[in-house]
Amino acid sequence: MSSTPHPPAGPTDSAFLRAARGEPVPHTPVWFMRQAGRSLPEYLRLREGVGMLESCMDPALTVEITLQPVRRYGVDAAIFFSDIVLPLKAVGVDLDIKPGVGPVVAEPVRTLADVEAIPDLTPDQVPFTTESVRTLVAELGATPLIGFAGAPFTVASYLVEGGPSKEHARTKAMMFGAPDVWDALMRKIAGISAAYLEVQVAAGASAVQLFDSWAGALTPADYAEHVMPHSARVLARAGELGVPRIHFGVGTSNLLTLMGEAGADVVGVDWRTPLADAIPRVGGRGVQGNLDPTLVFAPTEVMTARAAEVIEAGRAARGHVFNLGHGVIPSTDPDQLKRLTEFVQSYPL
Ligand code: 1CP
Repeated sequence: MSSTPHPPAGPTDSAFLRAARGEPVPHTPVWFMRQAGRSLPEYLRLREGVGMLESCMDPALTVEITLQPVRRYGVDAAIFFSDIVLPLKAVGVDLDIKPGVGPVVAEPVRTLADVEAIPDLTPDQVPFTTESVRTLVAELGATPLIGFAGAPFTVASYLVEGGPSKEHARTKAMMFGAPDVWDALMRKIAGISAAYLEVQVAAGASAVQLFDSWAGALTPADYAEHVMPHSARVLARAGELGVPRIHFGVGTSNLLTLMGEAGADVVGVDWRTPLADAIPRVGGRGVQGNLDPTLVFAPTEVMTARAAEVIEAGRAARGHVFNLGHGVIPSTDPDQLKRLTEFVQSYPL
């Protein structure tokens, strides 16, 4: 036995980080948006009687919930268990995450004074995040941890509407009608999201994902003028940390080029756009996605046949990270996700 033990293998050479950097991979890496929380029985048991935000601020719970899908599925990356509105809560915005609803903000943001009343985020406001990420990185060993934040437009939608919205009408009314308030709000959120990503990377997260889930509500011209520069600032700050950046939105078929230009290493693609169409649009960047999340309810051989098509299409990209086209649907059978993970990881490249 050697007296100088080798340090445990880190995630640097993992299939996930290799694909995100555009390097050759031993297999197509796979993880699932919303893999942590929602569908696992062991998660539902842990969360009994514990509020969503409470569980995000409790390192023991956060660590356990983040690890559950890694243990069960053997996915190639963990996603940090938190929420895009958690940093707002941490700086003092009065909000809650209501079961079956989502984030609800007590006093929606409408004026410049409302924006100016929101403090910036400093690391000492999220000590539980630093502690959770550090513990997770140690526990995960060679499996990378993805840190994340909400992009300015998507987070603004919750702040301005006061809760979940389909049309984002008040948000877009501010964008079109009160450009000074909008600019201040976008800058405020960009600073908070960038700071939250910095905390996670400083504590050991090895990649980040910026969720602009609702950007698909915008035309390319409005996205380019009113949103992209702010997301680009968040991504530029994350880029300075030297970790790969994934930039994801839903219904963003006509925004994929701009989302790549905003500063992504990998562009997330929802299931509506075939990867073969998406890859030329992202301009030499990697892609992530994009199996329709409802295909897990199909017979296994139908699901895996469609997964094979996604993998085959992904070969044309600079790098491909397999994922669903949006989050895991809560009623998903975990055994089916396990079969999907094994299928993707054993698919010959
Ligand atoms: O595996 C994981 O994804 C766990 C970590 C995680 C992430 C990355 C959670 C936990 N939320 C998010 C991101 C998030 N939160 C996004 C972007 C990703 C996406 O498009 O799904 C968005 C839009 C939110 C906002 C949010 N939080 C919603 C959506 C509401 C709407 O507008 O339709 C909801 C329902 C939540 C609550 C939430 N966040 C996370 C969980 C596990 C839950 C449900 C918990 C509960 O209600 O008890």
